[in-house]
Amino acid sequence: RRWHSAEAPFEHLNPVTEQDVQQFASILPPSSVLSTLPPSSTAASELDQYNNDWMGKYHGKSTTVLKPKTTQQVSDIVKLCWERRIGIVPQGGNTGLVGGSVPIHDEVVVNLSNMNKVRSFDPVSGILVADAGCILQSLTDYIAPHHHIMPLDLGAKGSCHIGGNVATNAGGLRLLRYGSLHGSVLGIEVVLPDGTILDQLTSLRKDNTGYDLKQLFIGAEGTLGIITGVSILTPPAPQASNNVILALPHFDNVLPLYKEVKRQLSEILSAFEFIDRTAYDLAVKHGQGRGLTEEEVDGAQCFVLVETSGGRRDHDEEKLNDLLESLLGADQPLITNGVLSQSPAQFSSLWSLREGVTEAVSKEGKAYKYDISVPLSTFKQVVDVTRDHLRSKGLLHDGAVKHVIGYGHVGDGNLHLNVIAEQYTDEIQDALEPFIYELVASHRGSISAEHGIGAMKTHALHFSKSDVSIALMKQIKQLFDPRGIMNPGKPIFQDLNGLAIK
Ligand code: FAD
Ligand code: 2HG
Ligand code: ZN
Repeated sequence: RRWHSAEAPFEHLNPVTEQDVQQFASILPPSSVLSTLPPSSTAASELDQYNNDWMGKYHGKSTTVLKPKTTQQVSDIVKLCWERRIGIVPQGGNTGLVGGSVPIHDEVVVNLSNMNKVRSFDPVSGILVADAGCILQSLTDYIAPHHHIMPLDLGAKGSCHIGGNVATNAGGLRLLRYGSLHGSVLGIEVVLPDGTILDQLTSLRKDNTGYDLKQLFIGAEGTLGIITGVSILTPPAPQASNNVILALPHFDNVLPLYKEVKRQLSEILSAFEFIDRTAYDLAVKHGQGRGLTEEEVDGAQCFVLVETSGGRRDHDEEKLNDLLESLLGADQPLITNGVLSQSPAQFSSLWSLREGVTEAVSKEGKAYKYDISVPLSTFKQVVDVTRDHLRSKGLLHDGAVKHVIGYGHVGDGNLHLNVIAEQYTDEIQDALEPFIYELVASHRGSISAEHGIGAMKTHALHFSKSDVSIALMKQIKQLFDPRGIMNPGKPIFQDLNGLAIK
């Protein structure tokens, strides 16, 4: 039997009691203990923002949210939870899209937003050491005067934390250029499930001294410990950045276009992002960026946003102009149009058309999000097959599913398949799963390219991971967290036989 997260075994965990709240209050100042239990007196509605996820799809029932300011406070809280066998959900900006950041039942939420200090920045090496609760955008702003940028960028940058980014191994819009966090994170500080502080906050570029333990926590989704500090390599800001949005008559042109763009732009190419027509129309409809004119989008089936980042503006602009000229002047053009940004405002506006799709989708309805890696050539097919499947089930109509869209990071082979419905319903859910997971598995793809497993896909892990891999993951979880308190039920089910509290 494969468990759904909501049915995951929780008998080994205790609920928070009034005595526990008293203990928490002896570790943290009163303003950092939000609880509906005495001696605290927080209104239940004040906990809503911590109990419910960004999409309004996952709902926890925690009575208590703790907001520590220091690593020592995190350690003291965790130690207490370890002794009392209380489940913990580490929480950053709560922008996760797989239900990993909110409780399944009544686990304590440890929210890191009060841990928001930069610890150090070395403008020579570009190494930044920061508390885990620093918001990504604030780190970008902090290092900007030193002409450095964060190696990652994503639509949630105004709310997500660097700790949450590391815990989810977030990908985003710069992965094509700067690679994944497995490469740029140099060190981390973590509070382990028994409260021990693991200090691996080195800022060394090279360190081959046995197992690279930090890698285990990158993408562990808060199941092995709470990340309290991050050391990360930030690249120098490019001297010049440009972007262009290209309108394509057919999806079939995306691959040849990607090949051609790579060939012509080579080292200055920094993003190659895909939006299908419906995703584009939704972004425009919901005010995400300034759309192109009717003529400019006429006949376009999809769009690609290309960004360049290089060392010399005139050189980069010349290359981009040459690219556009050659694409439009070809005998059988791959594009119908291309609009080059002419100002910083237009540069941001073109980006908004792509990074604003998630926001637009949330305004349009309730989204079922499938964040998959499949061969690039199948991106459109996967979206079409899913839409046809929903139609064949009689679910593609007003009142049920409104749109099926595809967008994402072509350069990384990562498609975001979003099914937008009026409401979340069991009928739609059952039509989509395991259908989509089987489809992904048939392409030997990944059921989660960048958002993680969370509470959403725990039961589906086997579509992307072998039994041997899952068994090893369980052993690792068991080694770090034998009491099963850290983000329980996600993203693997622990064998907790004999741990049930009588
Ligand atoms: P949360 O949502 O709070 O938590 C996410 C997971 O990490 C949970 O399992 C939580 O328990 C764990 N966690 C959080 N903080 C810690 C910590 N300090 N220690 C241990 N565990 C922790 N994701 C991408 O990969 N690429 C994108 O391009 C992208 N774009 C997005 C755009 C929008 C508009 C939105 C809403 C989301 C997007 N996401 C994207 C998903 C999400 O923003 C990322 O996964 C982000 O990294 C989560 O950070 P957070 O601080 O909000 O973490
Ligand atoms: C993006 O690339 C994010 O915009 C979010 O990863 C994708 O909302 C989504 O499905
Ligand atoms: Zn993405």
